Amino acid sequence: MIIPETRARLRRLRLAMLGTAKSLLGSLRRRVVPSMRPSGQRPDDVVVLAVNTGMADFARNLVRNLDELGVRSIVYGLDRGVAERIPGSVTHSDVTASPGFVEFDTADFGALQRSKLSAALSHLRSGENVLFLDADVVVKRDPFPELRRDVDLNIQYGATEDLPPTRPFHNMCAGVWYARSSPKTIAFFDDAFALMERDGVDDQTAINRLYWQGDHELDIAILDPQLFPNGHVWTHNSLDDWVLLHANHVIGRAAKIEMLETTGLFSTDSAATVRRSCSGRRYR
Ligand SMILES: [Mn+2]
Repeated sequence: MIIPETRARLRRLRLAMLGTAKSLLGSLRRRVVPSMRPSGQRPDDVVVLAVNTGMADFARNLVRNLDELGVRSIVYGLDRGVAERIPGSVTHSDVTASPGFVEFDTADFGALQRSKLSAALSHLRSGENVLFLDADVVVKRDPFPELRRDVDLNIQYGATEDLPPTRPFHNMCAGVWYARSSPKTIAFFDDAFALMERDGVDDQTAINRLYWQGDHELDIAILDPQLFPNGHVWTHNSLDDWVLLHANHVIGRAAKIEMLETTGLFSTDSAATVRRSCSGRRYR
């Protein structure tokens, strides 16, 4: 006769083995199934992610999305904890940020935004075109064929009005953009960085303010909001044929996870890890 305690232990063991087998199968499948088509990414295009530990789980998921599409990305780890949370992916570690989840509009948020921008700038300066992606993004298909290469900057629509115009708008989102490397774009982002330091504003405020001040003549294309929806556009429309979703306009990790999970592209093992690390703390 098996006593209940032993039975419970056996059950836990069986579940643990099942979990291991599932995750092994998952990683095998990810390695075996190559991307069907080559990506539109060119040799001088880099995808830049800059994350701290608070967003490492999101970034790990995003890197996996990109890998599956054959898109190469570079992850900047902004604190010491990131590298071990995204095994094999963090190629640059620059310890500048605090490790926790950084709430929007806090002092730490400003420092984090500057670190992100300086990572992107270093690539623009070395002649590479930068597709910058926030970590709270999932990618469904190759973004490169949708980017305009005849303008200086492609940038995500950041506002909350439904189905907005696709011309430059007062609210451009600094979380998703593609800049061609040129003296013009380098000068623009250099000035944005200086403005962030001087006035303590975030990258989004700096970019929008600079553009509307008119000191820089930059050709800007707003990414089609139905293809590159922000969190608001996503919530207020039912989109089928989209490329990339940015879970902004929702605050806190749990809300972002909830939004990204609706796409089926935010893997449940990442979600479970993020949830675990949230437990016991309050997030808005
Ligand atoms: Mn974001």
